[in-house]
Amino acid sequence: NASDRELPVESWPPDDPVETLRSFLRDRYADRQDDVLERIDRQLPVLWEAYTEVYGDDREAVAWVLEAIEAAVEAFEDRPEQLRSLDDDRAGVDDWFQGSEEVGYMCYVDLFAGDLEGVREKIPYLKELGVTYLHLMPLLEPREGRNDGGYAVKDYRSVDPDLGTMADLRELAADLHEEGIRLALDFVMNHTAREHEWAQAAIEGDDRFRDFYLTYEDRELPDQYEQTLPEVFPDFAPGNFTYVDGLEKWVWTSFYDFQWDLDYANPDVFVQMFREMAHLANAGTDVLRLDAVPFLWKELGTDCRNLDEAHWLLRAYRALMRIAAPGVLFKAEAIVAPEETIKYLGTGGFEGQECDIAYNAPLMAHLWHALASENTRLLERALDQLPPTPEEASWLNYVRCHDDIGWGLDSEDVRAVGQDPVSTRKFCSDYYAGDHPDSDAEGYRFQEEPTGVARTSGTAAALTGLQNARIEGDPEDVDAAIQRYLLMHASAFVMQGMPLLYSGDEIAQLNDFSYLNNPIKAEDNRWVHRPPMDWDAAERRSEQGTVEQRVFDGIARLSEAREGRAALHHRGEETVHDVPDDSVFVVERAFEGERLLAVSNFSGESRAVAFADLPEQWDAGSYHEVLRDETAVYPDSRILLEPYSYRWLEPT
Ligand code: OTU
Repeated sequence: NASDRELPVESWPPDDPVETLRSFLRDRYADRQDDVLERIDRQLPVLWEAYTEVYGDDREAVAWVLEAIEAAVEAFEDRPEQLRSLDDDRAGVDDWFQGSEEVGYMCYVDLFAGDLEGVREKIPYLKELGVTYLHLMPLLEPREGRNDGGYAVKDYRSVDPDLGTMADLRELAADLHEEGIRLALDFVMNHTAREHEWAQAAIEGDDRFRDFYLTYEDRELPDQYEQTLPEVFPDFAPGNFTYVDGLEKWVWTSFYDFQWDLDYANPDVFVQMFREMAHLANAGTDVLRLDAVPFLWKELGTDCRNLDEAHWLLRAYRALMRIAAPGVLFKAEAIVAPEETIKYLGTGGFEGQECDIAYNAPLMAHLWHALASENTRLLERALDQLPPTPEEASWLNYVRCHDDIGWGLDSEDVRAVGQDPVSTRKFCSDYYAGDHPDSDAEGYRFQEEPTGVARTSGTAAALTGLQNARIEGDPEDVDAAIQRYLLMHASAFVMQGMPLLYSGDEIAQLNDFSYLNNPIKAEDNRWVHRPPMDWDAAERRSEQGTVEQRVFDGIARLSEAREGRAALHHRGEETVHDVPDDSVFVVERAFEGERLLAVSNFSGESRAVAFADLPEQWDAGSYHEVLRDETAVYPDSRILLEPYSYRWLEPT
């Protein structure tokens, strides 16, 4: 019982709490041989600052922070030797996850390879794509029945028995490490399943666990909160509260009704969730994908997203993790407005102290907008408005993932390019649902708002028009669609960050309707873009001229081209050059004396860029075109670009 713990001083607070705690901890851990004390020393100031912002600095709060530190020390003790030595290796190289060779891949264990053992067998396949980072979608034991693709966790300490065991997971992690691949796993920290033992204990009347969740006797507070709360899944999970029989209370449920939000205002939750997180880290996880981080803190009268406390919590957790397992990275899953998303990388004043990686949702959404509108001005404007990415952190650049695409375009940016925010978002929704005269896309609306703006489901192949082109079979349309498809991927591969491939996209898999026959999935059309891996189709990657071969090789080429190319290191500069043609996107990357110019045409017509419109270091002459590995000569002072084509040029 934490509150019974002996406090370091008689009268609290002392003049210098960090120093007081420091000397107390020095005594407490005095006889340890390892470097845990040194780590605590280093992390304590940040931990204390972030933690007390949330929990205050009274005696009880201090007792809990000591408990949290104790949990970190225990996690360090439990950390297997091989993982500790990985920590040590990484400690010496501060850009260890930022090299140009980094390429990520994300998949569902069952859909990709059946189970964890199956994933081990597919490592050679991943190597063909140059994968260095593997994100396995939620694989911990979920509740039975509907479980939001595993995002309703019943037990953070066991693997879903259909996929394997904790031992299988540890073995897989070790095998991946041997092949130079890092393992990323979800840590669903905003909510547990209603079937989690804590929630069950709450229902059974256990006071400690009832305080783990946000519960309300009547509708009074929920109604007040609802005034300013948006809904995540208004169609199939309306409202943010669920009445629970048995508990006879309303429970905060931001997502599905079976996902109970944890109450991070309770320090017991803070400490206990750290223990769960550290347990997963010690199984060999290199990157914890922290799910739904914007939602961690609630405050009446706000939208309960991206509040300062959510950032402080992440900082506090990171400091604790640096004590237990300093080689483990935090990846923020924050699909929110661009300027809010980047804050999770520390731009709110906490550079190098918050998450190490974040999904680059702003880039993703703007690339899709550019493709639909054949216009890159909004993309350029949005990139221009973002503060620089902190040196210590990295973006994860992706074209598609398992979720819907939210049209998170910043209204001011949209207005700045002379457009109306709602109609622009509506244009995207319509275009990708195929409800626009110029569109060959075959996506679906997800959670439509009264304005007609909806999020979008569908595979990359469906959204780029490649699916329809394949079905209709006109070779010219197929060619154009493959170009569009590869253009999107090339863009994700050249921008500052680590590219992340969504499983099945490397062979352009189509929408999958089998979910409609499964009552557990049928209502949620995000399953349309979660097809099982089609290994027969994947075989065709070695048959010259098939769509699979062209797409797979196109993507593998991107990943090969990144390797060893210093200009694409994350710490390299990224400069977007303004050119007169609204369909052309020009970005320069530069690092350690190397330069690369990526020129892309987002229109269905041929375009050109004049060297006269580029900075003087780029003039007419000959270049090395990296992706085709050929010399490109531009005697007439222009770079000609066929529809949807892209060139990566470097000085010869
Ligand atoms: C995440 O997404 C997951 O990626 C989803 O698959 C889950 O359903 C969900 O959490 C609940 O665990 O709203 O539409 O800003 O955008 O957390 C997907 C973050 C989501 C949210 C994000 C959420």
